[in-house]
Amino acid sequence: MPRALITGITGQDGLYLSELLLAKGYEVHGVIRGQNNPKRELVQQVVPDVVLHNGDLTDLSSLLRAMAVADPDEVYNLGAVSFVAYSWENARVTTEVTGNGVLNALEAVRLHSGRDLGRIRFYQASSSEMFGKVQEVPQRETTLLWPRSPYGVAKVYGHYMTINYRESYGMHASSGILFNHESPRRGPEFVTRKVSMGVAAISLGLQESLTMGNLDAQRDWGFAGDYVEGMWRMLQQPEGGDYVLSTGETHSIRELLDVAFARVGIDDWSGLVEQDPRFMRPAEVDLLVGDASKAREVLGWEPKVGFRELVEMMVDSDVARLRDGLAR
Ligand code: NDP
Ligand code: GDR
Repeated sequence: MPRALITGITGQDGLYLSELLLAKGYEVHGVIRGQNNPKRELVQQVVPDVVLHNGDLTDLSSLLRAMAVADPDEVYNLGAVSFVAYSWENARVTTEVTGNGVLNALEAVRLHSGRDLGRIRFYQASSSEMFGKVQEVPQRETTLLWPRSPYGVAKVYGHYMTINYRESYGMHASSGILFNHESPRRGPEFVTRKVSMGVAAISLGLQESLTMGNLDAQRDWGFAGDYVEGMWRMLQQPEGGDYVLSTGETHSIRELLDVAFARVGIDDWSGLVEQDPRFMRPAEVDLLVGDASKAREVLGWEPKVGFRELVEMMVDSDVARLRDGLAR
């Protein structure tokens, strides 16, 4: 039975990846931080077979302890401070977790591997935010990086550190440059979920309006369930590598609002959405759209869920959740 260790187990991707690996017959271990993490219960409910280890990406010895017990064949480093807007206010913490945390994860793998440095396969959750002020459209593995936030800068560090460990030690280390991926499990701070929750609440008369930031930014949004499959495929290759995962389509926040409101029968949302500078960023990433040709050709990976289906899935899920709550 292959064994996997996942950091960021309580996050959106951690849950989807756990489900995927368990279905494939893996023994799955997860690193969870904090003495009383409020999401522990959620993990135990969704994926009860996952073995949890206390640990933190800023604490190398805690990662080594988890490695010693799990003795994994594959390590997926999904843990991060992942909210871009927060990263300006907490740049140092973001650097420590999202940046230096990758070094700790790589070191834990290297030290635990002993002499056989190719034994454990490593996945790093890199991001399209590394492209920032984009130097090429669409963006691919070779596009020049130009991050626009402390989060983006920290991810660039983690990306190059992963490549460096591959080149220095011959480790099987891969970097997945993933474009935005969403789901009903997406954190409420991110724009798609903020919109799906807000639209659901407005449609049920529980909320009057939605307060947003920049409506003109464009993103390449896919479904998280499709993207974790791509992560796994990267680690099944004979060698580590860098791969973009994206849909190749881009949509603005306005289009997101169009589809979400239309799903609950509202065609004109202009009076229901306000803009507030509080939600604008010091530097914006205006346009992201990825070219996933390499993943398609080498990994045989393709996203299955399109933009409209994704947004409708999220709105439907939030409407059902709120209705359930009202019925109780
Ligand atoms: P989430 O924000 O949902 O999850 C982040 C996870 O990191 C949580 O489990 C969180 O734990 C954990 N974490 C935070 N700080 C630490 C720490 N100090 N030590 C250990 N774990 C920590 O992110 P996603 O699931 O959406 O994303 C997974 C990864 O992929 C992240 O690295 C993200 O930056 C990256 N990524 C995501 C994309 C997306 O569109 N979703 C696109 C590209 C990259 P806790 O619950 O305790 O806070
Ligand atoms: P992003 O995701 O920054 O792309 O990072 P987010 O959903 O936070 O923002 C997307 C775009 O929407 C605009 N926006 C708003 N965003 C939020 N959160 N709230 C608002 O009210 C709002 N109004 C407009 C933003 O300005 C931005 O342009 C996500 C994270 O998952 C990262 O961890 C990951 O690396 C990248 O995706 C790829």
